[in-house]
Amino acid sequence: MKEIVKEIGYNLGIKIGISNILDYSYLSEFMINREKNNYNCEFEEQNINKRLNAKNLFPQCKSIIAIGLPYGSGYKIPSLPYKGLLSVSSYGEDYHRKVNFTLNKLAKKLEKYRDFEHIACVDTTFLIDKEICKTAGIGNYGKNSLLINNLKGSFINLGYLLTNIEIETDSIERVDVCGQCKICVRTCPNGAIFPQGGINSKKCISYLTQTKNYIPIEYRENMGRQIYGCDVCQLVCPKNKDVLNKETNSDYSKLAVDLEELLSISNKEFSKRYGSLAGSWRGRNVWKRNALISIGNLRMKSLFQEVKDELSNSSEMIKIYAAWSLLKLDKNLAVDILYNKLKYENENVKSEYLKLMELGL
Ligand code: B12
Ligand code: SF4
Ligand code: SF4
Repeated sequence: MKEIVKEIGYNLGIKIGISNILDYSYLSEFMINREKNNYNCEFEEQNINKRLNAKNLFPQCKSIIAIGLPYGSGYKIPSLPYKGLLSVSSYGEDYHRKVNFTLNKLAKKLEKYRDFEHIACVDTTFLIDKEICKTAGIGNYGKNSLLINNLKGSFINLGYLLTNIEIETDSIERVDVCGQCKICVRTCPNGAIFPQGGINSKKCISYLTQTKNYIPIEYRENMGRQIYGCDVCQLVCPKNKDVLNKETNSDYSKLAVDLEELLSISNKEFSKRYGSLAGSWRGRNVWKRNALISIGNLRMKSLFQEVKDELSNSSEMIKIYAAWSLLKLDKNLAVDILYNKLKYENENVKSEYLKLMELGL
C-alpha cells in the first residue's frame, strides 16, 4: 500500500506521506502554555485534549495519508497601491474544495486496491493539521510556525485522509529548516513571531483580518491594506524563493480588491463576487471593516465622505472603525464630526469616539 500511495501522489503531482502516529498528547504542555499565555484564538477547538488524538474524530483510525497541495507559484504582490489585498491562498477556487477533491480522488484510486473507510480533513476539523502532516513527512516547522516542504516551501495547503487500514510508513527525518535565519521574525509587520519560533495568533494580521473581536488600536496601522489574511512571513522566506520565482499564467491582480466598492457592496453582490473564495467566509461586514482600516492607512482622502457616511451605519463595529479611519484621513475635520455625533450614540460608541479623539491619531 505504501508504494501505491506514493505512486498515486506522484501521478497527481502532490506531496504525499503516511503517518501511524495518532496520539499527539506530547503537545499537551505546549498547548496548555499557549492557552495560558493567550496565544491561541477562537478559530480553534478550545478543548485541548480533544485535539490531541486522531481517534477522537475517527475511532477506527489506524493510518493517516497526508497531502500538501502547492499554490502561489510565481506570485508577486499586485502593483495596484490603492487597492486592498487578499492573501495568496485566496486565489482561485476555495482551497478547501480543491484539497477535498484531491483527497477524494486519491481515496477512489486506492479503493481499487483495497476496501477501506476514511474521512477527509482540511482545515476545519478540531485536529492539528500541521502536526499531523509533519508526522507524515510533508514538511517541518519554520519559525513562522508554518510547515515548510523541502521542495515546495510553505505555500502548501494541508489535508489528510484518516483511514481504518494500517499502512507501512517511512521513518521521518526531523530537519531544522531555518538554521540561523530570522528574516520572518524581523519582517512580521505586527511582531507576532517569537525570536525562538512560533507565533502569538492574537497578534497575527491574518487573525486580525478575520476576527470579529475588537482590534487593539496600536495594531491597526500594522494591518496596512490587508482585507483577508497576510503573506509577509512567507513572501520573505528564502525557502519560498524558487516557487515565487517561477513563471506563471495566474492573474494575481484578482487578489487586489476595490476599497471604495467594498464600502457600498450589498450582501448579495458580495456573495456573487467573492463567495467562492476561501477568504470570504467571515462575510461582508468584516471585509468592510478591513476596508475602512485600509483606507485610513492609505490616507485615501478622496473617500472622506464615503467613510463619514459609515458613521451612520447600523453596525457598531463599522461605526467605530469608520471613526478611526476618518481621523487618519483628516484629523481636524474628523474631530468636529465625531463631537457632533456623540449625543446620538450609545455609551460604547461614545466612549470609543472619545478614546480615539483623545489619542489624537
Ligand atoms: C487557528 C489557525 C490559524 C490562526 C493561528 C495560526 C497558528 N500558527 O497556529 C491564524 C488565524 C493566525 C492563522 C493564520 C494563518 N493560517 Co491558519 N490555521 C489555523 C488552524 C485552524 C489551527 C491551527 C492550530 O491548531 N494551531 C495550534 C498550534 C499547535 O500551532 P502553533 O502555535 O503553530 O504551534 C506549533 C508550531 O508552531 C511548532 N512550534 C512552536 N514553537 C516552535 C518553535 C520553533 C523553533 C519551531 C521550528 C516550531 C515551533 O510546534 C507547535 C506544535 O505543533 C489550521 C487548520 C487546522 N485545523 O489545523 C490552519 C492552518 C495552520 N493555517 C494555514 C494557513 C495557510 C494560514 C495562513 C498562511 C493564511 C494567510 N495567508 O493568512 C496564516 C499564517 C499565519 C502563521 N504565520 O501561522 C495552513 C498552514 C499550511 C502550512 N504550510 O503550514 C493550515 C494548516 C490550514 C490548512 N489545512 O492548510 N491560522
Ligand atoms: S502572517 Fe503576517 S502577521 Fe502573521 S506571522 Fe506571518 S507576517 Fe506576521
Ligand atoms: S524566513 Fe527564515 S526563519 Fe522564517 S521560516 Fe523562513 S527560513 Fe525560517
